[in-house]
This record gives sequence, structure tokens and C-alpha cells, in this order.
Amino acid sequence: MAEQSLVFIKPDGVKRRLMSEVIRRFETRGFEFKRLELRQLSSDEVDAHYQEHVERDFYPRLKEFILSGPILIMILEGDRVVDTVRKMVGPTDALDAEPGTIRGDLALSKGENVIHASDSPESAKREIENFFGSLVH
Ligand code: IDP
Ligand code: MG
Repeated sequence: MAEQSLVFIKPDGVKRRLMSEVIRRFETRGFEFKRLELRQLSSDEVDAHYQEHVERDFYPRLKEFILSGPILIMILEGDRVVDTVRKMVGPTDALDAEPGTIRGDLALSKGENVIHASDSPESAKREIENFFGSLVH
């Protein structure tokens, strides 16, 4: 199966009407969209998605933020999609993100940073199974 990445626009990006801007970047870069779905996550889905962060001091605020409105979930597919999308997204703290990246162009915060993207093919599989119940072909 071709490499996939689980990406979502966070509630700040949806509320700020950045969906089309972010979709456009991935579409024009050449990735295939396997899924594209606006969805309100459940508490359990957020805990499972951010399992590596649930004990962190910032987690309660992160969870409240992710649950504060719908997110736009995408499964993107293509050659080296995981690393390429992470480069297009930029670092976690948007103040460190270079212009030209999604966070560098569209955000100014470390918490409310517009977008999530899988950090490895293994994370992508786990995240896709969490949101879609199985891998997607
Ligand atoms: P990533 O989204 O760039 O992979 P992670 O370190 O995996 O960054 O953190 C997940 C998300 O948790 C971040 O995108 C951000 O929304 C939030 N977050 C991470 N670190 C902090 C922090 O120090 N303060 C507030 N929010 C944070
Ligand atoms: Mg991460």
C-alpha cells in the first residue's frame, strides 16, 4: 500500500475559514485525497489520538481546544507523504515556522497551530485506525 498521512485542520483553522487554503496546498502539491471529512471528535478519540501527550501539563487545554468545534480530517496518499507534509506544515510552535509553511503563513501560536499531521508512517496507521476503524485503501 502507498504511504499515507493522517492530517486534520484543527478547530481554529475551520473557524478562521482556512479549510480551502490548506486543501489547496496539498491538492496542488499532488497528493491524493483518500478521505476528506468534517467531524466533531469524541473525548475518547482525542485521548487515543494524543496518547503520547495525555500526561503533559498542556493536555487539558489541548483537549478542550480540539473538542471546541469540528475538525477537517484528511487521509493523504503519495510518495514520502508523511515527511513532505510535515515539511509543508512547519514546526509545532508557529512562531518558529518559516514563511511558506502552513503554520508559518497561517498561525502565531504553539497550541492553536491550525493543523495536525502524522509524524511517521507508523503513527499514520495508528491515527487512521483510531478515526476510521481500519486502514483505508
Ligand atoms: P506537532 O503537532 O507539531 O506534532 P506535538 O509535540 O506532537 O506537535 O504536540 C501536539 C499538539 O499539542 C501541538 O500541535 C499543539 O497543538 C499542542 N502542544 C504541544 N506542545 C504544546 C505546548 O507546549 N503548549 C501548548 N500546546 C502544545
Ligand atoms: Mg505530534
